Amino acid sequence: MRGPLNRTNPDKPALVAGQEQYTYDQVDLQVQRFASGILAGADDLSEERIAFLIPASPEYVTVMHGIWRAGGIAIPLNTASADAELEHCLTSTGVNRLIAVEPFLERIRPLCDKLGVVVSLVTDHLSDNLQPMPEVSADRRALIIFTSGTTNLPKGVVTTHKNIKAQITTLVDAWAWSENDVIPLFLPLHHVHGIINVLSCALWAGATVHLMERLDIEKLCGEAVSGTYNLFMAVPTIYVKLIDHIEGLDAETAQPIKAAFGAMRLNVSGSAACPVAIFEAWQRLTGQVLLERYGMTEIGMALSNPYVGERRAGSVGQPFPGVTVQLFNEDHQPVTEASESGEIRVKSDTVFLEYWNNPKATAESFRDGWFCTGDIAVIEGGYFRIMGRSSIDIIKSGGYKLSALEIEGKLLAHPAIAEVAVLGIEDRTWGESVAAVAVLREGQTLNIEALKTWCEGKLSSYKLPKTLVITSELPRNAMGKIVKPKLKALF
Ligand code: MCA
Ligand code: AMP
Repeated sequence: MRGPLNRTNPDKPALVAGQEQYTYDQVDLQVQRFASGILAGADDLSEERIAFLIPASPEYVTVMHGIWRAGGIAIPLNTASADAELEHCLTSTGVNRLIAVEPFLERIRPLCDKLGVVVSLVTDHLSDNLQPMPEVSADRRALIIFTSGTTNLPKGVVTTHKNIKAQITTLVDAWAWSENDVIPLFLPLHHVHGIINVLSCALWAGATVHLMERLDIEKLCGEAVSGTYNLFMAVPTIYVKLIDHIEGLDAETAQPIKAAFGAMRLNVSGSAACPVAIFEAWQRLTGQVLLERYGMTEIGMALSNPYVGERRAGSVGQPFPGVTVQLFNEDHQPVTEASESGEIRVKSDTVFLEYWNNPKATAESFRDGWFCTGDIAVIEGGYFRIMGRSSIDIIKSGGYKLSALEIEGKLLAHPAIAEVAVLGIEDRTWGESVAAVAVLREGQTLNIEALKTWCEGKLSSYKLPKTLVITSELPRNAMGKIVKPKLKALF
């Protein structure tokens, strides 16, 4: 079986980072060196879980592919996570070894020392003594990605080599990836969007990836004007930021940027709903008709507007070939009436294996072999349109899925807070933005800045409430449960 790294054009640039370029041959050699070093004489890592804390860089690819080649399970961690979150990732997966680059290694060392996790640098494992690699069967576990949900702690989503291959090839075929493609990568590399849709598809197809450690709109636009990229994938928030940036420029500066995006072969939006106004603004500015698609950490990509054919604003298109999608009503019956909405359920080789060490959550997420996404959709004229989610406790902010319960759990530990409800409120830039409604203890005061400061080290900054409302009482139903839809009216 071929590996996920293309080997047909060994001298072609696979990765570009700053002024440096790395050919497929160079990347492959580093992967072999790392895999040999991490095996350290063993035949096979035998699904050892190895975590790594590395930003978008050639080292990231070396470690991810090296672990895969040596038969381990790769656990890419979020470089922006707070220590408490990293601790959960490490302890819930029973990690013994963590690989990092500076300065992240020094940052995480105290936590790893506390947990008894051995930390090392990528360079510690680059062996010149290349050893034979194990035969890793397709059904073995390859990757764990943490995702928030309706529980207060993120769950580890386990995908196999077969799942990953299916996720990649589905997109490579549907969106006509080729070795001529050049794409910027500025999305975080602890989620499917960055890992699979951009990085892995590119490396599978023999394309070139320009790595950016973080989103830099001006640099991105400058490179676009130079004609560097022909392919672009982002979350709706990034299109909003690009639109605002371009509209803020004088006509002479804006024109070549608009033309550059317009000249690309494809611009994709996903990870959250792309508002029709943004779809239209992008088309008006650049001439590009955005291709919106729908996916989830557990299933990779499931629905997409066509590469060739009509792309509809506000719609996520149709199932990818090989992905079976069915809407189910509240009685768990397939929806048969056109215009009737239902929960999206999926069957496909792209669907994950399990939540790590959580058979209960795994079993609850499937019904009769279908993975139940919790997203509600309707089919209009053959195109799926996402209507919302079955849980109000999931918030999508800037493409990140956040658990209201996780944030509430942390905020409740604040000494001034007696009760709190967290919810997502509509926001032009973030899609949804995190808001907290709190009841304070007797004689206490609290404002949003003080709350944010207190949260440092406990929650990633993108999970922090952007708005805090203090109230005397939270609305509850007869069961004592907070009625969040009522709270939305406060905003
Ligand atoms: C940053 N901030 C945010 C977010 N990102 N606040 C709310 N939601 C966010 N998503 C806050 C920071 O905490 C900081 O606050 C301030 O904004 C500036 O941070 P900075 O990092 O400079 O912002 P940015 O670079 O403009 O980041 C925005 C971003 C980023 C590029 C849109 O959020 C991002 O990369 N999102 C994509 C996430 C993603 O890939 N999701 C895919 C998962 P302060 O100033 O107060 O400190 S979904 C998935 O994989 C499925 C399968 C799918 O369908 O794709
Ligand atoms: P995650 O679990 O972080 O992978 O996020 C997956 C969730 O993002 C899905 O369950 C949807 O709720 C949402 N999502 C992804 N793509 C879209 C889209 N194009 N439109 C609406 N929601 C989306």
